[in-house]
Amino acid sequence: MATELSMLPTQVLAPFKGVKKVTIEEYFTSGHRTCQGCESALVMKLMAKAAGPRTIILGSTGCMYVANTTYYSTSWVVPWMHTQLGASGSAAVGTAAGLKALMRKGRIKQEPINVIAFCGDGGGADMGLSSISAALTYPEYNFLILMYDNESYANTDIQLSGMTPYGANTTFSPPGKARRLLHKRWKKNVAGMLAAGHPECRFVATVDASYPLEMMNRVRKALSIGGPTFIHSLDPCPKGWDYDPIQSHDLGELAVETGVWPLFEVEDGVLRFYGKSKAIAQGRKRKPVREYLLRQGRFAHFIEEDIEYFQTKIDQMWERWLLPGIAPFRLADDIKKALARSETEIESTA
Ligand SMILES: Cc1ncc(C[n+]2csc(CCOP(=O)(O)OP(=O)(O)O)c2C)c(N)n1
Ligand code: SF4
Ligand SMILES: [Mg+2]
Repeated sequence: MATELSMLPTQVLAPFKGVKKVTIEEYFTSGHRTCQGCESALVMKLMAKAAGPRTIILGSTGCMYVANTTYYSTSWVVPWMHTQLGASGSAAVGTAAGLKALMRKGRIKQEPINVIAFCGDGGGADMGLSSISAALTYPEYNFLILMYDNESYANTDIQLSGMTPYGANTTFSPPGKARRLLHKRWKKNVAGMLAAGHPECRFVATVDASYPLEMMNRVRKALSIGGPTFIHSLDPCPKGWDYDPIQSHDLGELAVETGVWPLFEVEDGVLRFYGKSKAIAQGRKRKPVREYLLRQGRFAHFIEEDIEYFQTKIDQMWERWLLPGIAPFRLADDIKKALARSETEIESTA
């Protein structure tokens, strides 16, 4: 019997098994005004392609709103709506609930429609974090919230956000003679925090558009699994990170290869690292972070000690955290032993 909490069916979006199987149609197409080499624009294109035609996309204020919908022109081929900077979570719930009500009342045809709300790091990790957190507690609605993280409030001229890396030069943290580093806070683990704090949310992942197939398949999984889901994408931004646009793809790869950006997914309570991060988690050597940092003008003021500090923080994340990129603590020895014991017991009774 259907209850108030009953869910609508989702679309069945099987993973693309190789690039040759990726559909040719585009739902985010030409006509946008993002910078040359903008990785966030690529994220929009891949996200829309992965979702397909029966999709509604909601976008909060930021580069991916302003540059993609200028003066009565747009590159969106699917229905699209702007929402306030911190409102991607509430826009997602409202739209999913509205569709459900319209279908229940017979005002529109019963069919699975994808709902995707995207936000930048300023809109998602800072201003709209509570709205996303609330959204992820509604198991009865199907939607994906995708946070594209270019590590600054880029649209308003590269101000520092909670996702800006340690020491980076932004318009709010310019290096000077009196203080070389104005920004000394470490970036938050948004995907990890949302996965850990929302047990009803069946899918959370990090992605990187330098690995497009993997990225699109995480979007397809998030839209098919049912209920609220979240994806965090790291997006090189030539303007804010200060590098030649031709390097966007390489920087996306380096973020993963240096271990700065772990790729993982949490599906129905099971955590998996994937792609090159899986190999790193299994012991593959990481590239030195200097290869990533020194290709970006925003770190041009770094001296050796800054690079070493950055490397130490990344090493600690992989070597000392309970879950690299997710949980920055360790288990006390007595708890570790007790948990190992109960795991053996579970296995022996299984
Ligand atoms: C409530 C509110 N405060 C400030 C602004 C001005 N504003 C527009 S876009 C933007 C930057 C958003 O940064 P982010 O979410 O990271 O997206 P990006 O621009 O980097 O794509 C700001 C501060 C706004 N539109 N609304
Ligand atoms: S500032 Fe960065 S995120 Fe914004 S359009 Fe340019 S490259 Fe893209
Ligand atoms: Mg941003």
